[in-house]
Parts: sequence; structure tokens; C-alpha cells
Amino acid sequence: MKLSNTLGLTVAATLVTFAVANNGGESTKPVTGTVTGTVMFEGEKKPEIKPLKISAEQSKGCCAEGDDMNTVDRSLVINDKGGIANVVVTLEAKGAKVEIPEKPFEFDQRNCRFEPHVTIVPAGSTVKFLNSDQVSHNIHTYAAKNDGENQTVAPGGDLMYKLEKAEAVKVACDIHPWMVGWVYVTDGTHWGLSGADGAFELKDVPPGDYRLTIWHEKLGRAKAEVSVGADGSSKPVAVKMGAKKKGGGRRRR
Ligand SMILES: [Cu+2]
Repeated sequence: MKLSNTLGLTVAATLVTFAVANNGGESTKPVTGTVTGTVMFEGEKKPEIKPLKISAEQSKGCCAEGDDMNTVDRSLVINDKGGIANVVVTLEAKGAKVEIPEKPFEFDQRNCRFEPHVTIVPAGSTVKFLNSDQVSHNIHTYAAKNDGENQTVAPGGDLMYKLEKAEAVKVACDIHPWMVGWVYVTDGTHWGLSGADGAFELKDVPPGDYRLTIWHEKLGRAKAEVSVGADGSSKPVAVKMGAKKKGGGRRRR
């Protein structure tokens, strides 16, 4: 009898300890969720994107001897199922703090292409342009709200570029006209970039109702809303983007 009593007490005490530890963990880390979704192309016909036209003369020194230049045009990449790559998705959660990392965001130039094609940075960040090539590049940024940049970066060199205001900044190289990349500066608190299948995710989003800001360099903007429940759950967001309308409000047939 005595033995079973002791055993019972031990089990009960263990359960209490476990419950307290669990509660303690939850109170220090607030519940957040991961917003997921896909961006799909909407339209009868997927636009045809032609390879970049790059002459041997222009691309001299871009690649190792005998290697071919990558001529894939990344300005609009749609997979077989209609998923659109390189779409920027951001949201702003009130009260959420964005920490600007001390280490700058790296934006490389490799084999005469910008890597990555699109990078998302919070306003106030610094981007470090690198040059991993054996040839010089000329960083030329097209900014409306931020400072512009137009400087040559020698092989192995770099260039620091501070971005204070939210906007999509086009980055080009004047020496290699096919080189185009984007630095998307956001004043949102959470962001994600769609992958090759059009899927994106925004992590650590606190519960609430949000309007997503969606941007693609060729397709323009789209709208979507998402709710993150008190338990952190949310329904996947289905975003559709079509060819940009010309002439302002012209209807699609
Ligand atoms: Cu270049």
C-alpha cells in the first residue's frame, strides 16, 4: 500500500512540473504564424519570354573559357503550372519591430548576371554590391526616392549602397546591357519572395488581419488579404497576376 502511494505522488508531482514548464515557455514567446501562398499567372496564354541577346564580343570575359553565357531572361519566369517566380510579397504588422542587420545584404555580379535577381531589404538597410567576375561592372541604380548610384566596380571590388526609402530600385550595368536586377526596399515588417513554383512564405507573423503588398517587375501589383488566427493558423493565399493592362483601365477581352 505504502509503495503504491509513493508512486502515485511521484507521478502527480512530475505532471505538475511539466505543466508549469510548458506554460512558462508559452508566455515568453508570443504565438505567430507562417503566411503561405502561391502566385499564379492568369491569362489565356503564357507570355513567351525570349532568351537574352548577348553577343560574344559583349560577353568577353564574363565566363570561363569555353563556358556558355546563361541567356535565361529572368524578368518573367513562369513554370509549366503557371507559378510565377520572383514576386515580392510583404505585409505590415502594427507594432512589429524590424531589425536592420548590421551585416549588409550582399548582391553579387557573377558571370555577368546579378545574383540574386531580386533581393528584398528593409528600409534603412545597406546593400553591398560585389563583383565576383574577372571583368569590371558598372552599377547603375534607378531610384526615385533613394540616392542613385552610377559607379564602376572592378573585379573583386565592392560598393556599399544605403537605401532609406521604400521603393523598387532597378539595378543595371552599363557595360553589359542585359544585366538587370532589383533591390526591393520595403517598409513592411514581414516579406517573402516567390520561388520557381510561385510559392512564398512569410514567417513569424503575429495574429491579425493583413493586406498584402504584392509586386512583380513586369506584372505590376496585385492585392490580397490574409488573416492569422490567435493560434497562428492561416489559410494559404491564392494570388493571381496577369499581363499588365495598357492605357489605363483598358478591359481585357
Ligand atoms: Cu556588367
